[in-house]
Amino acid sequence: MNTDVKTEPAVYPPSADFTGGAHVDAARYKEMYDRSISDPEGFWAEEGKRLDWIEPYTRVKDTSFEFGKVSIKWFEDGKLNVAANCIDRHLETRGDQTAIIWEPDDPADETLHISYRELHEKVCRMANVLLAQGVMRGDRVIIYLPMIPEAAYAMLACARIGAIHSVVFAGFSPDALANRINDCGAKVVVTADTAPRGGKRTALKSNADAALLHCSDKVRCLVVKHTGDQTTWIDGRDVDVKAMMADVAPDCPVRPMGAEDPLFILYTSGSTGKPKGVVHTSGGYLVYAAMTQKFTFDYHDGDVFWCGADVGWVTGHTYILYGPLANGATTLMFEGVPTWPDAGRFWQVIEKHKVNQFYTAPTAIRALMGQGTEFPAKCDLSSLKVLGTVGEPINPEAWNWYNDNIGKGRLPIVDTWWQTETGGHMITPLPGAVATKPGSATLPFFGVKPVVLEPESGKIVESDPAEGVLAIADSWPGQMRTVWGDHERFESTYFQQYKGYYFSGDGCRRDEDGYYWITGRVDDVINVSGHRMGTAEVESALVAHADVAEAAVVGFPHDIKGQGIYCYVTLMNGVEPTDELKKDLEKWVRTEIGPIAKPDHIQWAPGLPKTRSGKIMRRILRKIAENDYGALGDTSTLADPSVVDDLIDNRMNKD
Ligand code: 6R9
Repeated sequence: MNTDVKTEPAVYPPSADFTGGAHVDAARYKEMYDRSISDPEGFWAEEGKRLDWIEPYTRVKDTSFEFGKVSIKWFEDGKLNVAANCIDRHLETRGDQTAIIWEPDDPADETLHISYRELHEKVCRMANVLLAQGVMRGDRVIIYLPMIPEAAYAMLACARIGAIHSVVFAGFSPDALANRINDCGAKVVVTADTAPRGGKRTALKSNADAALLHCSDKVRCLVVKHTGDQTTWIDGRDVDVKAMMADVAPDCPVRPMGAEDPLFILYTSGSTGKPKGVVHTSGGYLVYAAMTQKFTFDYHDGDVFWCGADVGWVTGHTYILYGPLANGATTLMFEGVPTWPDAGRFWQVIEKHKVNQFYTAPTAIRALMGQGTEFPAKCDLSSLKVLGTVGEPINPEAWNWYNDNIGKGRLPIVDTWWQTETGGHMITPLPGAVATKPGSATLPFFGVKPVVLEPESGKIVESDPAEGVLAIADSWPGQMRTVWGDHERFESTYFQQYKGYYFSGDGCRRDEDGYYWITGRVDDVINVSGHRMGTAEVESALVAHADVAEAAVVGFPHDIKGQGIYCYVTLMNGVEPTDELKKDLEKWVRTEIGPIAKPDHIQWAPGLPKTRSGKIMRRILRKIAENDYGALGDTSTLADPSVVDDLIDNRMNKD
C-alpha cells in the first residue's frame, strides 16, 4: 500500500483543541518515551503503581531474549489480584457508575447497564459457582460464550480465584473447541444454550456437546441459559449457571496472585500447524492493558469506550475488559454485527450510548463502506472523540471513508499495530501527541523498542527510510511469557530466526520521519520479476477504485516473472462484473502503483474466505490461485466455508 511513496502522504497533526485536554501532548510523549527506553526499570517501577498491589514489587524487570534462555518476568515478587484491580478498588468511588453497557443483538431487546457494584456481585457469584465445581487456583477454564455479560463475569471470576481462562471464540467449530480443551487440560467449559448474532442463532451448547465427546469425561459443562432455546442435558455433567449463581453467596474473597501467575491462555488461529496457546500473566499484562487503553484512546473519566471486537480475541480481552475496567471506565459490549438489522447498526449504537471512543477493524470499515454513506449520515455521531483501527494495515481509501464519514474530518484516528503475543498496543499514535499519516501505525508506545531488520542477514537497518522485518529489541510488560506447555516452541517461533530479538512475523517500512508502516505478514510479500511487493499494496490500489468493495491479492507461480499477481475482487453492491471492468481494473492498478503491479489475473469474488476475526485466509486463496484444490487444509475456522466452494467453482468454470 504505502511501500512505494511517490508523493508525500497526507499528514494530520493533532488539533490544538484536542491536544489541550489530552493526557499526553508531543513534548510529554517524547519525554516519557525517552525515559522508558533509557531507564526502563525506573519508568515501569512508577507505571506499575497504577495498579493496587497486595504485596508491592521490589524487582521490576528480569527479562532475556537470548535464544535457548528466553525468560520474561515483570514485577516478579509483587502480589495482586486482577479482578480486584478491575472491580473492587473502584467500588468506593464509582460503585454506581456503569462498568459495562451491554447492547444486545436485537435492538428491540433490552440494553443492560451493569454498575461496578453489580459487576462485583455477579463476578463473586460466578466465582463461587466455579469453586463449587472444584475449580482451583491454576486450573484451566474454557469460556465458549457469545458476547454476553456472563463472558465478562466468567473471565473475571477466574481471575478472582486464580484460575486461568481460555476464551474460545463462539464461532469456532466443535473440533477447534475440543483441541483447545484438551491442549490446556481444562476442568470446566462455560458455554450458553444458543448465541444470537445478526438475527441468526448458533447452537453453542450442541457444539460443546460434540466437542466434549473428544475430551475427558471429567470435564464439566456450565451452561448459561441465555436465549432459553432447548438443548440436550447430561445430568451430572451439565450445570445451569444462572440457577446456581442465584443460590451461591454474593461475595467471594479475592485470591492474592503472583505477578507472573498466568491470567489467561489465548489460542492464536495460526494458518499452519496446531494453534499456539499464548500465555499472558497477571501483573505486567494488566499494567500494560490499563496504560495503553488510557493513553492510546486518550480515555478520560466518564467517557464511554467501545471496542467492537469479540472477547474471543485478544483485542476483546485487553480493550473490552481488562484495560478499561482497570481504569474504572464504562465499556460497551456488543452482541451483534455491524450489518444487522441494517448497515447502520454501529452508528446507531454510537448515537444511542453516546460513545466517545470507537475501535474497530479495517475489514469492518470496508464492508460498511460498500453500503454507502447514508447510514452514518442518519446518526448523531457528535459524541465521538477518538477513532481507532486494529488488525491489518488500513488502506487509505478506508481510512478516508472513516475520517470523512465517521470522524467528519475532525477526529484523530489511531491505527494500532499489535498482536495476540504483545498483549497491548505496540506501535500507535497517541491522539494528542502524534501527527498521523493514513496507513501508518506511526510511532512506538512507551517502552517499546522496534527495530527494522534485513530479512536475510538479520542486521539492523539504522538509517531512514528503512525496509525489512519488524522485530522488538527488548521486553515490555504486556509480552506473552510462553506457549502453553511448549516453551521451546515459544523460543523457536519468536526468538530463533533473529537472535536477540522478538520477531513479529510482519514486514515493515520506516520513513524519513521514523514512522512505521506495517506491510503485512512477511509471507504475504510476493516477488514479481525480482521486485518485492506487499500484497496489501495492490489490494489498496484495487479498493481505491470506486467499483471495488474489497480485494485480496496473492502470489502465484509465473513462468516469466517468478510470481504473478492474482487478485480476488469483491465489487460494490449493484456493480456488474464484466470483462471490460476487469481491463479497467488492470489499468487502474497499473497507473496507481506502476506497470510492475499490473494484475495477472482478476477473479470476481462475491465473498472472501475469512477467519471469524475477519482476517482473510490467504493460504486458501493462494491454493485456489495455483489451481491446487486438494491441499486447502483446514477450512473449519472460516466464518463461512461455502465461500471457498464458490471461488473454486468460479476458478474452474468461468474465470
Ligand atoms: C491485535 C491483533 C496480529 C497481526 C499482526 C499484523 C496484523 C494488527 C495491525 C496489523 C497492520 C495494524 N495487524 N494490527 N497490521 N496495521 N494496525 O490483531 O492481533 O489477531 O494476533 O494479529 O495482525 O500482521 O502481526 P492478532
